[in-house]
Amino acid sequence: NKTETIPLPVFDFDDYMIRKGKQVNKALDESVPMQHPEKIHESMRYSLLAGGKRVRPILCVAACELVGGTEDLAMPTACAMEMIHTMSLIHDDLPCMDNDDLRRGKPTNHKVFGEETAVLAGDALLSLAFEHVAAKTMNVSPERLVQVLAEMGNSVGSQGLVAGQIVDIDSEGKKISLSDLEYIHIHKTARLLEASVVCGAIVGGADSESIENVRKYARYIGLLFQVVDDILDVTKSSEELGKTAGKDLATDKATYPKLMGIDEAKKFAEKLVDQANQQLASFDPAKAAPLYHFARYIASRQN
Ligand code: GRG
Repeated sequence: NKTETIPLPVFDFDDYMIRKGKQVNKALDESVPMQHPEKIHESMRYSLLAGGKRVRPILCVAACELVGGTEDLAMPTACAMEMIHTMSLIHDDLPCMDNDDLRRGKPTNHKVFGEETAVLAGDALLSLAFEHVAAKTMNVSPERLVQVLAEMGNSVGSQGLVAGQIVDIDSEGKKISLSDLEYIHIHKTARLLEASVVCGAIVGGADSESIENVRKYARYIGLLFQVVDDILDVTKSSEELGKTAGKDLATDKATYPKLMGIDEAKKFAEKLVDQANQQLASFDPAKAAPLYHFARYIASRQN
């Protein structure tokens, strides 16, 4: 089995995720205090603290610790990544985009607070992400902070999330190629995961070679994340078959299983885990353990 070519160091990954997740949740709670005007802060907190796996902030902290930094150095940047992610979910759920009623098992932001407030809550979270990094990061050089802010900006804007979203919207109902599908996923999903890891490494004091290694690692797990999402769509749909027609089969959306078949998609996912973990070869294996396990975790996630 090709996936066992890289032995994983002994490491309790579930415990790691729980511990880091708690620290991230505490820091997120403190990052948006309830204050005047209450409605906007309530709306921001509603989505930011609504649960979620905290994959991006935990990856950011893990990358910082990988290169010898501490959790404290990375926490403001880690929170900023979750703020950006939450903003993108709030806006993605709006009636003018995906028009979704539920997110993370709860009514979407606009369903609770109205569309005007949901748009503004997204704007405020995006703006706060940059302010939070600039104002709250301690013991990191101004040069490194500027690098982080540039990476963050690029990951959200017209070369990042926004690029993926607009190409996705434009391809609706059309037949798209595998390379178009990859473009969408690299920008909508992988780019923010990449920025999370890269920014964590920058604040942690990484040299440019290490930054590029973790960037490549993140690109592979970003694509992996989406391939797994598509596979889950099919497996979930077939479990529900009988009740409703398979969700994925019922839409025009291009997915990896549709374009290459479910077995090939699963093989592709395994290959991406290997390729991701190969990028970590130059790091101390004990320090790289969380990131090794992260790739596995993303490949085997069930939701
Ligand atoms: C308004 C500047 C601006 C940008 C928004 C709407 C948009 C542009 C982009 C959409 C981005 C989007 C919704 C990408 C999908 C991301 C994705 C894979 C979400 C699921 O992430 P998980 O599984 O979710 O980490 P949890 O809930 O666990 O955090």
